[in-house]
Amino acid sequence: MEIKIYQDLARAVVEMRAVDVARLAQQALDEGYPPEEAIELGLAAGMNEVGKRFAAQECFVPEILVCSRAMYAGFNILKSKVTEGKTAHKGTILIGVVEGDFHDIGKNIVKIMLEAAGFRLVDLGKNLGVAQFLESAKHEKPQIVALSTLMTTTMDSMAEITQQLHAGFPEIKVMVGGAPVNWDFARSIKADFYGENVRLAVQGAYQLLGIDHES
Ligand code: B12
Repeated sequence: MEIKIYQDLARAVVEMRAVDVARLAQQALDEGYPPEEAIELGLAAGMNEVGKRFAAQECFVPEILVCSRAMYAGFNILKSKVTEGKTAHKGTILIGVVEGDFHDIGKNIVKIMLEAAGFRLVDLGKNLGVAQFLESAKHEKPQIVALSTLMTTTMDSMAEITQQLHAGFPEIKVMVGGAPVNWDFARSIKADFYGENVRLAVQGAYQLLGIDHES
């Protein structure tokens, strides 16, 4: 279903209109649209369109940075509403972007949606190596580690982190995602789950912990 306010949000991200993105995000909340949907179908959809334009060389890194800033102008308004009143109780998830990669928009969106689904999220940030994941796994005792990468050049880093986590913490499930990743790659590195988008990330977390979706 195409909803106008989500389309407007996506277009404002693509057109780098941060003030409009913020205004539309607030309007979506005021009019009772679910913030999760506004993030996924508005803001993330806008960034995906930016990605397509970048691939087609219709825009370049400086423009992408401005689009990202516009995206965050809306994200910062919507995200507090997504997690409002949520008490984490379903489990702990460690999330981070693997070494060599600084793209963190997708990771930040996945994080908020997992929090909204009732998990406690420990966000390690970006450009993280094996040692940082192992150290945090030891202290935070997560049930799941969620790894994100947007670059083909950092997929080896994802494989290495997954392997070391499994070796050191066999009880922890590893979930992977990001544009260059797919199920074949996930299986090849023995990750426990691959999610193409936020919806699947949430589904995956439930599935890995054997939790009924409605509980
Ligand atoms: C935005 C962007 C940037 C921004 C990043 C801002 C930021 N803070 O993240 C800036 C401008 C800084 C940037 C820089 C660079 N970028 Co860039 N960038 C992009 C772009 C256009 C969009 C990425 C994005 O935000 N998408 C929107 C979000 C919502 O989608 P997403 O990240 O895929 O996340 C979704 C899913 O994948 C999934 N998901 C994500 N993580 C996880 C994790 C789990 C566990 C699960 C289950 C699911 C999941 O759920 C998310 C929500 O639905 C992509 C193009 C593309 N097609 O992806 C290029 C792209 C990723 N960049 C690329 C490159 C090359 C670079 C640079 C090296 C460019 C340069 N020459 O300087 C640099 C440096 C990067 C580095 N070392 O990290 C290439 C990578 C090519 C490759 N080898 O794979 C791409 C693919 C562009 C291209 N076609 O060439 N970039």
